[in-house]
Amino acid sequence: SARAMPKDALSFPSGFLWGCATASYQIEGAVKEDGRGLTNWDVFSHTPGKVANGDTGDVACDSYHRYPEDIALLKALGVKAYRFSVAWSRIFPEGRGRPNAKGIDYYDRLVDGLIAAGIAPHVTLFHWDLPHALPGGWQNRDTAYAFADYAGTMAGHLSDRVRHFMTVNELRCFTDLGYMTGGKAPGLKLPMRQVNQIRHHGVLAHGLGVQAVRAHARAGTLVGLADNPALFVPAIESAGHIEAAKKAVRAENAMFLTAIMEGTYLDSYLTAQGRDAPLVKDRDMALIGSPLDFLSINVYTGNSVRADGSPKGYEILAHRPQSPRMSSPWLYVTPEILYWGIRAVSELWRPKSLFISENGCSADDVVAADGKVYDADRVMYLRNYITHMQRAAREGYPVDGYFIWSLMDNFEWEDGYTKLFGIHHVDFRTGKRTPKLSADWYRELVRTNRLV
Ligand code: GBH
Repeated sequence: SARAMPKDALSFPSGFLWGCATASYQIEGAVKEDGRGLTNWDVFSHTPGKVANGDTGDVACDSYHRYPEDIALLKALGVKAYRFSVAWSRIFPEGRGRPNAKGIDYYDRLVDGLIAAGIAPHVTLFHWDLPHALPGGWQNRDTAYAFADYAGTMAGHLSDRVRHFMTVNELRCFTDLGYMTGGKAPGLKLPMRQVNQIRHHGVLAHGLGVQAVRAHARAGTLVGLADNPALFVPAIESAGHIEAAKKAVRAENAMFLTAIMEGTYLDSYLTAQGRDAPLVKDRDMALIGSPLDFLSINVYTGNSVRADGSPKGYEILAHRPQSPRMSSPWLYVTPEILYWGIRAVSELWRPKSLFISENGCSADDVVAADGKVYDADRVMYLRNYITHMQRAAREGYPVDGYFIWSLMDNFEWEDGYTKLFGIHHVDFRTGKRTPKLSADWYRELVRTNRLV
């Protein structure tokens, strides 16, 4: 289908899909309700020393009960799409076996409510909350097959109302950060041989998940994933540096998105890992490379890259101490990444359709005397990033939608509630949601479909 072009230098194509994103463990709470099974994040957040302040997702935004309010927020913003994730352990409390009807009911109510409000549900099947009962977690290849069974069940059930399914969210985070550096659940620091195997199980789960969604969902269902590839800004906008940045995207994501989009591990990756390279079975790479209907990328930040004379062809420039950041120390402000990320991914892999499934920032929000958060810095962040996304749309790259992370303040993983990304403030004592200045700004953008 032909994609509309922006009609002027500031507009977005007509039909551009504006949305907001969240994830189950970060917002739902109700961790013991209606038969939900224990997850890796329940265990991790309840382990002393793992999460800031000892915060947990036990209550979070209480969206398990307050989802009608969430839908009302989305409706008031005027967005046409909501990206949320399904908690695997509400559907299969033990990770596999017989589905739990009460868990499925929750997502039925949510999806029906969204559709009644004119909002398209975009469903992530795995956003890091892994059923604790699965032995070995992602160390175990069986987890990939359990995921596929769950993905097929859920897609089969929802595909009469949901068109877009994403298998997994951010491969690097639930593999490397969970099992190599250990900042996220389950908090392990394993040797590279095992880490590479875990990465392989992650991409395999995605591939098996794509197949399972296709096997169980009705015709016309679209399947992709939401990954956070490492993306790069060319140090200078000239042919050599542009080429180097693109090369870096392909090489630096060899174990994740490159494998998925190309159906193979680059020789440079396998050679670099040597005896630590993953064990790959016969059909694995074909499954991993299953063609996708769309690709979604979460984009927050990116380093600059320059062409150098090395055999690799590029050097990643480190951020500098004085470079601007938002409230999360890793969140360097690099608005151009939204243009260059879209461009590199489009030119390397020609996705049929591309979504920005997350972009947003933490800020040091303060509630003013009138009860509102005036987050002018978040507005500036969003406006700058979105301006660069508009350039990509204007130049004809296939970007079809954008989801702000996040609809509301929520449980920010190992940072607990100390880093907040919402465009709605949440009072975590009362559960009350209040639009921030950034929500007012986004509502205007969505209404006009144009940068002002
Ligand atoms: C996304 O990840 C997640 O999908 C979402 O759930 C989350 O709430 C949101 O962003 C905001 O963080 O451990 O020092 O290497 C964002 C990508 C990449 C950000 C890893 C944090 C950790 C830095 N994340 N990074 S470090």
